[in-house]
Amino acid sequence: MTTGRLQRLLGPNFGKLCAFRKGLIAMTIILHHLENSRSQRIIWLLEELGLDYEIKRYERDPKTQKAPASLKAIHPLGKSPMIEDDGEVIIETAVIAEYLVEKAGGKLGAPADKKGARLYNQYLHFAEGSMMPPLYGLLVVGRLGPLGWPARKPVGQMVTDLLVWLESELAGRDYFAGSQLTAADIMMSFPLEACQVRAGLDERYPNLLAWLERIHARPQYRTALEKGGPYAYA
Ligand SMILES: N[C@@H](CCC(=O)N[C@@H](CS)C(=O)NCC(=O)O)C(=O)O
Repeated sequence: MTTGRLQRLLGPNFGKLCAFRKGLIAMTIILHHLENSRSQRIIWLLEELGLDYEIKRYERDPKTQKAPASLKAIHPLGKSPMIEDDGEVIIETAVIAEYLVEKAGGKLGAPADKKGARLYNQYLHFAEGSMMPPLYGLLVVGRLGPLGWPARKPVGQMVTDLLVWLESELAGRDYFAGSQLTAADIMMSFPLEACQVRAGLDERYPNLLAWLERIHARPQYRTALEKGGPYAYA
């Protein structure tokens, strides 16, 4: 049926239908997801939270591994993840995570106790703020070939120091902010998965490996993997 015919048929109710439809469309979160990236965490979080969402997938340039220019049409930085919701574009994984947790009424948010709440905040930001810089450093050093050799050991040591500390952190609890999974664990998943694949997270770190097994066994994690497409870290 054409729009004009529908408009004639519904008369004054046509406007109400349009507003209702607009509301429905605005309710769906759009995730701009770059394959094989830290954006995978947001799919997992959305699955855990049970929010309504749609994924727009982008492929990396096979040569440079960069995101396609089309991501820049959404936000000038062209980085993933980004979400669109209620007419707004939101960037930065941890900010997106906090936004979604709030939208879901606090599910997977900070634990009620003071220490849990502090740990939650700490790990929500530790993932991008402390883990990713040396991991990215290792990647760059690797790509430099012989030129990067002098930096390999010191940068590698930075990652090892983080892993040793994180291993001790999980000595007395199952998750980063306490006994339950929170969005902070979801944030920590990408850097620790990357460490397992290419930065020495092995049997020397049994608590971290047990944590990885625990999160990978979750049905929501598995569904997110199916929906996200290529992901080389799980
Ligand atoms: N700290 C930002 C980092 C965003 C970021 O660098 N995303 C990567 C995905 S792993 C990206 O889009 N890279 C593609 C490119 O730089 O072209 C966040 O957590 O959202």
